[in-house]
Amino acid sequence: MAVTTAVSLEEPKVAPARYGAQALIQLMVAQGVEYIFLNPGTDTAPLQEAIVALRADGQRVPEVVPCLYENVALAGAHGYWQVTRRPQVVVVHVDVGTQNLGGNLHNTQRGQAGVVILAGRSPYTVEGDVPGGRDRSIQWQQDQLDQIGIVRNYVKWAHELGRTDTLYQLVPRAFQIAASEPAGAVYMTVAREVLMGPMDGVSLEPASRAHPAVGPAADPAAIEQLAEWLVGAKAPLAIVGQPGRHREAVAELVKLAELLGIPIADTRGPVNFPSSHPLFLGGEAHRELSEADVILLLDVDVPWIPRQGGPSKGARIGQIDVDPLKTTVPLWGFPVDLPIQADTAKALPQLCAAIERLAGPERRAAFEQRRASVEAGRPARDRRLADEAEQARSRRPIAVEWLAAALGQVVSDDTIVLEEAVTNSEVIRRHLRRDEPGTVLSSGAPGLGWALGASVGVKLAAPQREVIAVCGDGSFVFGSPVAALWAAQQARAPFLAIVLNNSGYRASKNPVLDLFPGGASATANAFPGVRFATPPDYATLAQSCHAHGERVEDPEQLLPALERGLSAVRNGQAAVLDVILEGI
Ligand SMILES: Cc1ncc(C[n+]2csc(CCOP(=O)(O)OP(=O)(O)O)c2C)c(N)n1
Ligand SMILES: [Mg+2]
Repeated sequence: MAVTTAVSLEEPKVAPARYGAQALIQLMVAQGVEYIFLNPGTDTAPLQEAIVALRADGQRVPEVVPCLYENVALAGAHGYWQVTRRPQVVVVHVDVGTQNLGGNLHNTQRGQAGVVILAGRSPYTVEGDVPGGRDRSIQWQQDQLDQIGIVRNYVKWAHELGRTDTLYQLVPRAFQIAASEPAGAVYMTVAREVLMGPMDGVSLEPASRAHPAVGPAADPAAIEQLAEWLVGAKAPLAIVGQPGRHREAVAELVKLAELLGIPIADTRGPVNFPSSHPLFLGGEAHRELSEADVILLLDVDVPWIPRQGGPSKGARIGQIDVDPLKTTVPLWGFPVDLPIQADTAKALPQLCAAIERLAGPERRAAFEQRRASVEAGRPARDRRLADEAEQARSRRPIAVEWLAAALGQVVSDDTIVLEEAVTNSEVIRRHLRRDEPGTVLSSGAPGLGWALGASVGVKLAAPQREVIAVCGDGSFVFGSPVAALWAAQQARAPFLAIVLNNSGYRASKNPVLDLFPGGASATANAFPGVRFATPPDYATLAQSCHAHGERVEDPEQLLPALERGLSAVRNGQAAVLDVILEGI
């Protein structure tokens, strides 16, 4: 696997920074930052000035993506990370801007997204003798006892940049920590006095030495043990979460699966395994889970939900995970007999090699037989899916099965689909074939409002690829569409958003029915807070943000509308299709 290195400060030549904010920008460039997702305030002024001044001096500076809401900024950096695995910078205004990062901060944690967040903080000084000192009443109000405390639970590392002469260590360190696995967000605060502090003679030198830590391969003895279990297994099963975040892991998992004839159950993260591969079970593996004698967990947070069923008591469970203990999750008690901490992309070839060594001709014949028998189930499953889509094709209101199948017809192999479809996620994933690594992405976590902003970041990272966000109507609104569509336009990062409009929060209605079957809500058909009785017109909203917007109600119009949306995107305009489904 390629080891990413920071860009050397020596190339291109940079003039010495004059003040702290210039040094910060130069250090970011040295770390490979191409974009700053910015929502500015009174305390970020020196950064804004530094970008303009450095550019005027002919120096390289990151592009600014203006974000009208901070959760969009953070999602943008998250999406960019998912494509490049290079942390970008999010700049927000003091405590209030930090709070608006909202649920997307949670998503960086659980989705393991490396991003660097920089927040202003109230100036330290009040008398007017230090440049940058307080000059507005809000700077007393925004001064908090513990601004970092707002994010501490969610970030890997946080620090106040209190001096100009340690920036050269702290800024590269921030990037190094964010990008090292398990990747995540880091957070820094900085006051105007530091941003304006003179840099005369202060060094920026060691920036090129802060590389992300190289991830571990697996312990050979542990791999040998796991291989023995798998070689002897009668009904093995692999359950995968996000090994596909490293694209090279996908091909390694295919090799393992084909060697062993082991089916792959997937929990709807990135592409971990090609969905058209006959060993791919998707999320429907309840029977396989209950019958498995050896289970392999690969970078998965929640392998099953105990009250819906689980493995047999005697099943042996091995785990390969960069974070096997999940120490940031208080209650995590899934049984694991052999937890192995490793980078899955490195451990899978080790595991394959050990299995090849251990398995004699008899076992290999058994592997092949098993592979044939698992694969034999695939054509019938494919036929069922095709029937399901065909029957859904003319249903009114539009059925999600048909939407998913239609989407499958318009995407190309390398289109990147961002999926935030909530209760429709399973159907979308079932019908939408994605085989190329990196061609489906999810936030990896339940903080809604990720897909729109993330699409902007994904498009910036992959400008030649088509980018499609598929989200619930609730998720669309959580994604701050005005801010996200406008950022897309400003940054020339157009994407297509498909709104699965079921007039509300089905995910917030279902639990009422589950917990109170036949209860008062069910009887009265009353579900406070979940139905959008008079939903906004998302197509008009899109148009007001310079995007193409269409409302689609006729199933026959779905394909042409998708084509029109994609054509708008090809012409540089973001597009929103408001697809009207059955209301909840
Ligand atoms: C930021 C945030 N707020 C609230 C929730 C709780 N929540 C989970 S699913 C959901 C409804 C999502 O609605 P929609 O996107 O329309 O999908 P649907 O449930 O209709 O499929 C809500 C409000 C959440 N996960 N994240
Ligand atoms: Mg909905």
